[in-house]
Amino acid sequence: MSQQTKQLTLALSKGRIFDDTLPLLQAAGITVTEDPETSRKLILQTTDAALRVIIVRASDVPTYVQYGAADFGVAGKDVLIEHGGEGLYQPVDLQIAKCRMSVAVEEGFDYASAVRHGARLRVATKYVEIARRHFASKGVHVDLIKLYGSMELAPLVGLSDVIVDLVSTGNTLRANRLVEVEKIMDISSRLIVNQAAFKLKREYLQPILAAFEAASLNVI
Ligand code: PRT
Ligand code: MG
Repeated sequence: MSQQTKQLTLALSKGRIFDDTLPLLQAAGITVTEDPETSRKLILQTTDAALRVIIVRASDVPTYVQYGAADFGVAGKDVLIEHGGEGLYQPVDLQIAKCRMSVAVEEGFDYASAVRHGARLRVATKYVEIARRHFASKGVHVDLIKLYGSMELAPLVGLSDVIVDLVSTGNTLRANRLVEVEKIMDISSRLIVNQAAFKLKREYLQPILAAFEAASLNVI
């Protein structure tokens, strides 16, 4: 936990989560006074002297919050499932950074019969926990191949039969002649709070959490 009980640290990732969280902070009367894209700083001050923002990798947000290096943060449901959610409260679905987790294959690949015939399916993904649970629930045997990026390439070069990836507009899949064949789940980002901070810093966190929750209800 941050040493001072009056100081709050919010963990965000650069890009869509930072951008979509700014209006929520605004609703709490808070403005971030530096732009992470141009300043390169990893600790950003805000107009609220008691609140600072730290910029970390999207998949590292739950880890910073779990260990109390940040009191709260914003992370995608995808990231939270892969992390496991240990040590975290997840009080609010903020309804931001929305997309879906899907199975995609190369154009012409017969997914339905591949699944039906009970052969092992080779699945390339960054989201191994989500993929593992999904195919287990369907009774499909899979070989999971963990990747860290550019999953779209895997079926095109024979690394895997299918990929499990996030889809928003579908443009990335189309550009690579891939087809979405099954939606696994809808994804949005949640507010996450360190469990100890939730109790010890309640007085300071509560107004911000309430403003975030009210603002996210307006987004739906
Ligand atoms: O980029 P980095 O490796 O640091 O981490 P990250 O990709 O996890 O972070 P970031 O900032 O890209 O995404 C943060 C969160 O935003 C994710 O955890 C999701 O919950 C959410 N989100 C919403 C998305 C998308 N939409 C999205 N479209 N995350 C990634 N994408 C990617 C997707 O992986 C694919 O490569 O965009 C591509 C598909 O987009 P379309 O529009 O072409 O379909
Ligand atoms: Mg990304």
